Parts: sequence; C-alpha cells; structure tokens
Amino acid sequence: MKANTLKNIFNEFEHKSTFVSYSELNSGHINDTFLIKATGNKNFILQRINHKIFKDVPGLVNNKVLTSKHLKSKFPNIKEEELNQKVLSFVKTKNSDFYYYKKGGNYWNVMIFINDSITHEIVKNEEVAYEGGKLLGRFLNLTSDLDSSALINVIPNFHDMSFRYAQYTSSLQSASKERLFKAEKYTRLVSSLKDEMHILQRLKETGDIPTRVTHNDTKISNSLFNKDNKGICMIDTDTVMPGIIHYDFGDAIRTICNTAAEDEKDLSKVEFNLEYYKAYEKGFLEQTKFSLSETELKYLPLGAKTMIFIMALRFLTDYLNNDVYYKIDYHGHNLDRAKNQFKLIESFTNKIS
Ligand code: GN1
Ligand code: MG
Repeated sequence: MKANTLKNIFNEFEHKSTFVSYSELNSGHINDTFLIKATGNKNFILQRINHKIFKDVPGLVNNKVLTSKHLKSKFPNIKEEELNQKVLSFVKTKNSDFYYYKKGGNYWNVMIFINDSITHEIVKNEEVAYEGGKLLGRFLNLTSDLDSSALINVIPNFHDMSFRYAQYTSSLQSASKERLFKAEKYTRLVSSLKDEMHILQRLKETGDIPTRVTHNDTKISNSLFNKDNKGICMIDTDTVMPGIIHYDFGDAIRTICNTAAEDEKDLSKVEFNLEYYKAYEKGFLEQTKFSLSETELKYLPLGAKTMIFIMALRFLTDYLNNDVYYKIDYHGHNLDRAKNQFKLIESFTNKIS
C-alpha cells in the first residue's frame, strides 16, 4: 500500500491532524490494519474492512459505533478526550455522518489510537490472564443493557455449531484426495467429538442459555493493556453481535491458555495452562457472577472446549476448501492451525474433565 493512498484516505476523516507516517499491523487474519502517526503526537488506526467476508460493512460499522457509544455513556463524568483513551472511539468522515469511507469498492474506518497501550499474542503471566478476564467480564456487563436486537448479525451463524459442522461436511465432499489424506487423523477426531460439541448449541436453541450482546473475537490479542499490564479495554469490535457468552469466554481461554501461538507447528509446545484458566475465570467471574444465570455459569468450561473445537473445525474446513477464508503464509498453514487447536483440546481434556 502506498503512503500517499493511505494519506488521502485518512484525510477523508474528520480528525484535524496531519498524516506523518504509517506502519502495517499484521496480526489480524481478515482486515488490513495500519497505524497512522500524525502531528501533535496523535496516532490513529486506519482499517480496510474485508467486504468479501463482512457482507454488510455499513451495518458492521454501525454495530461498532453503537457499542462504543453505549460503553461511553457509562462514564458520564469523564471528558471526551480522556474517554477516547479508555473506550474504542471511531472518527466520522468529513463529508458525511458516516463512520466509514467507501472508495473503489473498499470500505475504510478510522479509530483513535489508545496511547501507551500494548497487546499480547501469548500470555506469559497470570496477572495478564486475570486482567483479561476482568476486561471481558466488564465488557459483557456494561453491554448487558444494550438491546442485542439493535445489532445486526455481522456474519450470520458465526459461532453456530450446526452451521460450522455443515460447512465442514460439505468441505469433505469437495476436498482434494491429497488434502483429505493429510487431514485424516483430524477428521476422525471431529467425528468422535461431534455429540459433546453440540450440547451448547442445543441449550442455545431451547433458550436455556440466553442470547446477549457478545464480542465474538475475544482472543487475547484483542485486549488492550497498559504498560503495567492493567487492562484498558477490548478492541476489534467488528464481530460484536447477538450471541452466547460461552464463546466469548472460550475464545479468550483458547488463546490465553495455549502455551504456544495458534499456528505453532511443534505440537510439543502446545499445552493447556490450567493456572491461566483459573486466573482468567477469577477475573471474569468477579465482573459477571451476579449477572449470569446458574446454567450459564455451569457451562463455562464446556464453552472453552467447544470454542477451541469451533476454531479447529474452521481451520480444518478452510484447509479442505483450499484456503479460501483465512490469510495464510504458506501451504498447509490452515492444517497446522487446526492440528494446534486439536492438540489444545487434548491437553484441555486431560486437565479439566
Ligand atoms: C479471525 O482477523 P481476526 O484475527 O480478527 C476470525 C476469528 C478467529 C481468528 C483466529 C471474522 O479474526 O473468528 O478467531 O481469526 N474472524 C473472522 O485467529 O472470521
Ligand atoms: Mg476480528
């Protein structure tokens, strides 16, 4: 991407700052994300939203803006500028009331960068796990009075096991012999876990577990910390939509308790860290224990296992589909991600049963 192109797009937004330089942030699998340095020591995040995956970008941006406004309304006594460093804030375009700019079929949005903040790809101490649990708990608590029907389903059936399973079975039909052969061990594992992995789906369908506003991409790298490792806020609200809290809890656990990155190839490095689980759960429950039902609380561990399985299944499905969804760095990347997640399920099952 040329600096001039990014500068021109950035200048479509109402920020009163002058573009100085940019760098690309590479941790996401879907969107293109750039850190923009501007004059006056101001930083912004400029993001191109992948409209092949997110079919209704205006609806998605509306979800994000609505969620941020709701979160901000919880801090009536804090000045806007200070609040912009505590809650994700979106910038309007200069020439419209929209928070996205569309050019050549691409959609862009701008957020105010939260200064002196850090993210963790891998967790290295219990404090980060604990603070991460508090952050998600607080996010779910503060949005519990936001009517989830005000939000669109950004990706219909996103964490829906029946849908993910159907996608998987159809990928089995169309996959090449070579890929099916390489994935065989894992397709057998899927069959053995199938029934247990549909329990939450049933409870969601019967209404025993309620639908609330959920984040839906709670991997630990989507939590922002300050330099002392205290939690600031959850970021990447692209997938905020109605859902069940178990998958939010589970997706965080999936990444926090993995002793390696989600695409680590050396599976001996992939273990489930029970201490981090306990620390995360402690922080999470401190914030949510009074707002969640007994049934919701009872099924948190199964939420973790099911979410790891959903990701294993999605990576495996994409591998069988010749890598059409996730960005990959090399041939077999998606299969390595799937293997990694299956190893994590094995370790989880040995430690929590
Ligand atoms: C994708 O692009 P990113 O990293 O925010 C995916 C999540 C997965 C994650 C796996 C819309 O998120 O569901 O958990 O990769 N987002 C979408 O790292 O599919
Ligand atoms: Mg995301």
